[in-house]
Amino acid sequence: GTGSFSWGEHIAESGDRPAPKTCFRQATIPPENEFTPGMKLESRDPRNSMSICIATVIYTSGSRLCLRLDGSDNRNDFWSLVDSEDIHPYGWCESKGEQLQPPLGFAKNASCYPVFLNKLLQESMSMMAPKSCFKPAPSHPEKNKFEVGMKLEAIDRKNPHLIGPATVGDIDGDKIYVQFDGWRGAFDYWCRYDSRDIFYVGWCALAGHPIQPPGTKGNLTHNKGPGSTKSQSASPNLAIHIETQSPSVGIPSPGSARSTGSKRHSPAVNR
Ligand code: MLZ
Repeated sequence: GTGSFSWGEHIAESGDRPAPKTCFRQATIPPENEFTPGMKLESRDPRNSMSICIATVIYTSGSRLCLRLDGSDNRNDFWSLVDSEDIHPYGWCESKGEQLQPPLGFAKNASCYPVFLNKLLQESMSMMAPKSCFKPAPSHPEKNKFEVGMKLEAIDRKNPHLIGPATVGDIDGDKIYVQFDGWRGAFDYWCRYDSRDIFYVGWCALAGHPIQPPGTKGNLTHNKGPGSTKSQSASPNLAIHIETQSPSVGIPSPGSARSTGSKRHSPAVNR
């Protein structure tokens, strides 16, 4: 669930306004997640963007998927949206005249990959995610319409399973500076205005994805004092984090399943 954090109070406190939906490269209504853990698909390798690999859905949360490239280890799992341009149904690669590639960090010698792939395909045809799971990517806003001070929800790139409340701290051409509320800069980053890592206020609630409450380290943009720490150590409200984040974040324990109460989607954590 979304825990105790409420944007209403947060916005009222800070006096800032949410960035309009039209600023974002996101669907107006978060796309339905019809994937289930164990399904397989074709995905771009995030560490080697020229490669398309076979990936397995590890778990789902809101409109997001946690993916693992087959033949890779479990230390490079990554997240994707169900309407990402980087994921495709099995067969897409071949239809483009391309070949499936071993993931970066393929456990065995690359020369073993064709045999590995053949076996994988033989065993997993029934697990291939149906085409209907893949949603069309949203269109790009025509330009950067963000303004400093606007509120948004953003993926924490250091902890990419987390999405938290943030504020546009700066603008530079096509880029915006994402500042996480209450974390004194430790997780902030620049991204393009049409990044898929940023969402309008209310997206998590609509998508059935947990939202991390703001940190307690200072008051967002208004507190960039000289002592701003880069520390990521456990914060005083760690207990709140654990309590308010669904188990989709944290460590997935095999066999544990829990519904998040999302009405539109199957349980956010299907594992
Ligand atoms: N365990 C970390 C999570 C911080 C996440 C911040 N997201 C903007 C901590 O408590 O420091």
